[in-house]
Amino acid sequence: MRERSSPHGWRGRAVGVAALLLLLSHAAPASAGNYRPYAWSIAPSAGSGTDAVFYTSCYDPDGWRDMRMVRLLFNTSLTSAGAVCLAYDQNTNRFYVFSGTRWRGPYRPRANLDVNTAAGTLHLRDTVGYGYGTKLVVRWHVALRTPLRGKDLNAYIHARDDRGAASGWKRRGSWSVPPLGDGSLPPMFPPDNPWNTDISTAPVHPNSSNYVASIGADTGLHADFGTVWDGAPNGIPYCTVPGDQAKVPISFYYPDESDPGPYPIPPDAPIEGGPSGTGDRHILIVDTDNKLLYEVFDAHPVPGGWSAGSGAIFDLTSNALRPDGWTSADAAGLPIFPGLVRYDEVQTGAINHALRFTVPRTQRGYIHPATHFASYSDDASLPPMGLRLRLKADVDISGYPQPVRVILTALKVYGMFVADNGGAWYISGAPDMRWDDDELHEIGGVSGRDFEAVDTGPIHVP
Ligand SMILES: [Ca+2]
Ligand SMILES: [Ca+2]
Repeated sequence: MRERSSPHGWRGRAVGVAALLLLLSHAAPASAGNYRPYAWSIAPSAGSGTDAVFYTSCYDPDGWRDMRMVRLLFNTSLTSAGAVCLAYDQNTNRFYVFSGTRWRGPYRPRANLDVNTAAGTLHLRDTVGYGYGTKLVVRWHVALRTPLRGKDLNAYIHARDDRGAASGWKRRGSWSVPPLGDGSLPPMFPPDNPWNTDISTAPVHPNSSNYVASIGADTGLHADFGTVWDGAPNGIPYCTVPGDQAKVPISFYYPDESDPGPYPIPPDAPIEGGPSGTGDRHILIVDTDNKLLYEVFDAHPVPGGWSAGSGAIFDLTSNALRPDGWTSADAAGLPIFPGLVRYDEVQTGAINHALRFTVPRTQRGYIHPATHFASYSDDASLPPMGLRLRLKADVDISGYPQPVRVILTALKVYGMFVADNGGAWYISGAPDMRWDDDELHEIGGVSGRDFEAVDTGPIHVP
């Protein structure tokens, strides 16, 4: 587990930095008569938005100058991952910002500077602390960004004085951050596109039993998505953008098979595995106005833009495939987004498209709509990219939780495409904090032998 997935990891770091700052301060007088500071209020105490000014008020009966450190924290709870925490050091009159795994700073108040982190931005041009009597007020100008998008947050304050007496963390407000984009999705390709085609009566592929055996007839299905895994949202995330989203430059290390930029990637677009993820780091963006799907593999932010492995742009109104032999952001040359299990769609009671899944080994060939292979093997018993499998019609799914029944029903009607080399029978989905991970885990009761490959066309071998 990474450090930021530890429920107390970031707090430990926060305390550690605070202790370091204390060491750097003037010697703290020992006094038995010290009063503890009090974390009084956050104004506004409730609201919504991605950019706001907050005033925190703290008191120390010994006078505002006895205050040492005030911290303001936004998160769904005190201990969950993904918080943004800001700190004001009264003694030095400096600000600090925490996100991910480290503190940044010090920064001067009113500095003409925005401190960007994965979860938030501190606009220092409008950020200042001032005290009078027993009261210390800090004005914070904050932009709350992914991964806090779409979340109902609590706001907490913590105050500590020069002699180490502290208020403890106090919840003094709530704040909701709207999701990135409006989330209303255009149709994913025309109705007659392979992703949207009912294959429940398609003929069984003559090599079906060999394919299933090579993937693992006794291996259970695995939902490769859910709430949180390894400290990051579990699955392949996506976001929607309007047609006027600013486009930024992007460079690829597979430029020959990538659609050139610029791409409309927002600065806080969610990345698979989180900002510091070490996996495939996919970014999926749906331009809802222009009906375009932008997908990127191994995306890393660089100054002024992005650096990535490969990228593909799909016209959602067209059935055109990528050129034969071309990859996409996926090994099969397929779009990723249309094959994801998404929470909101499952809630409607039906998934009306094929899904995406991975297998440990593939053969050197592909079946349309796939256009790319990722193998050196000519073993005909291995599945080619783009092979479509369906759950056999007679498999009893009545005992599964409702979300799993929705997924299994889709697998009977639309099936799933071999899209990448990976875990056996790993089905892809988008992360969502509303998933019930235990329910999703029950899909493992369905195993490889419950599937059959269907014949959807010839294998293209270069
Ligand atoms: Ca005090
Ligand atoms: Ca002080």
